[in-house]
Amino acid sequence: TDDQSRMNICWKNLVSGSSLAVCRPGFFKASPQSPSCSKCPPHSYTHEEASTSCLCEEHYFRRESDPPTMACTRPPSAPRNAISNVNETSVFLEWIPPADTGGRKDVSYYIACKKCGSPSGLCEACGSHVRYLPQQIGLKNTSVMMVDLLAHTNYTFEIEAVNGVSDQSPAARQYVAVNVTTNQAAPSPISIVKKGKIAKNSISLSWQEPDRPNGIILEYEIKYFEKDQETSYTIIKSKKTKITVNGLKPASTYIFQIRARTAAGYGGFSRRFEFETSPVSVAASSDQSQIPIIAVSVTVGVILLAVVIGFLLSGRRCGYSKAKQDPEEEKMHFHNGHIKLPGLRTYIDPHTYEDPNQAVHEFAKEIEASCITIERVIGAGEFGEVCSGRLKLPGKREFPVAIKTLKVGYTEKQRRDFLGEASIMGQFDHPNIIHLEGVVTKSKPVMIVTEYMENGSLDTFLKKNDGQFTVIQLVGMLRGIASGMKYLSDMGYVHRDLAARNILINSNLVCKVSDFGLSRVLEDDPEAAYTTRGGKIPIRWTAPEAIAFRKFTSASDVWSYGIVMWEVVSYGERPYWEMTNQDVIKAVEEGYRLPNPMDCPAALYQLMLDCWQKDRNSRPKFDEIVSMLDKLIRNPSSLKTLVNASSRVSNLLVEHSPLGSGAYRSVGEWLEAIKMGRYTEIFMENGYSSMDAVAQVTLEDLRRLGVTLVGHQKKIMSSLQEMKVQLVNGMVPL
Ligand code: ACK
Repeated sequence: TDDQSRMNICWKNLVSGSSLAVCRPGFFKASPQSPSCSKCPPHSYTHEEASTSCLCEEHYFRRESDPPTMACTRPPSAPRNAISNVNETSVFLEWIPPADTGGRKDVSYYIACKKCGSPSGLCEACGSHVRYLPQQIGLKNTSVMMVDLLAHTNYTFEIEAVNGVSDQSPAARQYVAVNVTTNQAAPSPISIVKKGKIAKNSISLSWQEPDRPNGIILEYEIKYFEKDQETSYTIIKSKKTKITVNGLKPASTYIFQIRARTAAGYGGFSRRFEFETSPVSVAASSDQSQIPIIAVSVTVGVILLAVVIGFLLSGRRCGYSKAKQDPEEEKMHFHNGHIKLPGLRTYIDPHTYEDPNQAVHEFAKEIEASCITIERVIGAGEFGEVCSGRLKLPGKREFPVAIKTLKVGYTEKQRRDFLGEASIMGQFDHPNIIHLEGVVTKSKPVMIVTEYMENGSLDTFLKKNDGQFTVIQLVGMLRGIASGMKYLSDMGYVHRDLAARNILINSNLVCKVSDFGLSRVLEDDPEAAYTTRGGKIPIRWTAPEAIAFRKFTSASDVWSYGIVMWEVVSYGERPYWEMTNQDVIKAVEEGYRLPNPMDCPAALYQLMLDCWQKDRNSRPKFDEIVSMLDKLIRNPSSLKTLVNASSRVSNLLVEHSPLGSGAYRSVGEWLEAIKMGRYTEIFMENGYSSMDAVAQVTLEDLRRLGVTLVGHQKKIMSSLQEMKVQLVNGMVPL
């Protein structure tokens, strides 16, 4: 044992490099009190004897706070796979951590923002108006949202990974760059409103353009009411940034709010500004002092009458009349909300026009056929081919467009129905609604020209890119659709055929609602089936009350939106799979609902179930859906909780008969039928040898069995779900 302990000491000395007190090169002793020398940590060295620390190799560094026993480290490599999601003037970026963290745990991210595409071709810093959520520097998570960007602007975002030694490295920054173009956004609120001349019956106001007009301001809307009388307010429109409001009561306080409108719609109202009219002069007789009050009441009365008469006569103004106050101003009065809410324009049904040609020309620009170059056919519509091409308008740059054509030999009704879509689309102006460029009606073929959406219809696009997007990207798509639908419902337009096949998606993954029409909307949809009452309805997408008694409302559009959510999260899966329409109607009526798609965040599935409430008044409104999705996007960790799919599958199977009694006699037969026969052996070896056992399979089990391809996981899980649906003739009971 003496020999043994001598050998141990000898071995220790060899390892620590200490010969008594002095460390050899390659070893160090941080303090003289240390009993032994330590080997230089990785990426450091000493060439001297008796070193108290080691030096870092080239390109490696040590922070002052790093202990001398810690390895030298280097800056991280660039973040990877950065993706962007643009929503109006907000951009959401997401990436995955760098492949090389430089040997440190303190990696964080920094976002550099550059505005590019100025005529000089140079990029410039974005400026301080851009806000970063949660922050620009020191980001710990791998995502960030930039808001308050400028509309229609090219930005480059550089995402740089940094760690505790990045500031010591003279090497070039390692970053990944993402180029995006923002969309049109509504103007920001007006912040400054000043009072000018004040008289007993009038107040003059002036204000400044909003800080971020995000486009050309078409007009301002001034809303005012007597303090504490908010239910009776007046709206005046003005193209200038000043106005004199007449017809006010003397010595009374009025509240004013102003907002701007651009092609993207209205911005938010300014805060409330309170101004008081001056008192009646002492000389005025009491009779005289009554005049303005009567005058106001009369004005309101006359205008209300005009509203009603105008509405009855024309049937077009839908709830408001224009009473010219000034060539530049329009005035509208509202009382107790009985007349249409202020602000948004209302959709005008082209049917109300006796001459449909007039409707088209009111809402759509006529384009000369010579401005259009047709390049290729991209699909078939009910009325003729759909092509892609280019549009070159005088004084503008050429840009890509989609062109719907009306086939030769059409009837007058077909032409009217075809152009009906343009009359509807032309009334909308929103970043999530397909934009109409114009129509060709003066030459043949008759055409409808719209913006071009590079990725085509959403259902096909998702099927082609199964499993390729992050949850945030999917939620971004859904947010866009909800925002477009909010706009439509605010306009009083009910879509009736909202489905992923009727959403188009562009190269920035911006989704836009399309396929507008009159009665023909549903004629043209291959999904629409005739009901017993003779209507044609896309059953799987339609709310029960709309199927049963044709109650189509924005609330029934919300139901369809829930189905679109399900389609999106399941990458274009067919709702209710191959169940027949009759079975779908029955199951839904009995309270069954579609089960959660694979890997579906619980918050999204809950929102789907909310959209599928039987009572249409209990469904969320589109503005609530938009806010909810915004919240989820701002707080991505809220999307991490997934629905526990396995518990649901087994619950249903406990309640109902086992799968084995279904179509397949063996696991092998089933897997062969769904072209997954390659997994038969693995299933059998792991105890899934009967259909009853297979019924218990969860996604985690599949992963454990080595089914790692998302497409295969999906195929197997969907098949299980489908069998389950056939068995229970329904889905998830509410
Ligand atoms: O899935 P898709 O490629 O996208 O096939 C259909 C086809 O035309 C028939 O509707 C495509 N399509 C329709 N409108 C547009 C558009 N504005 N931009 C690009 N593709 C479009 C649609």
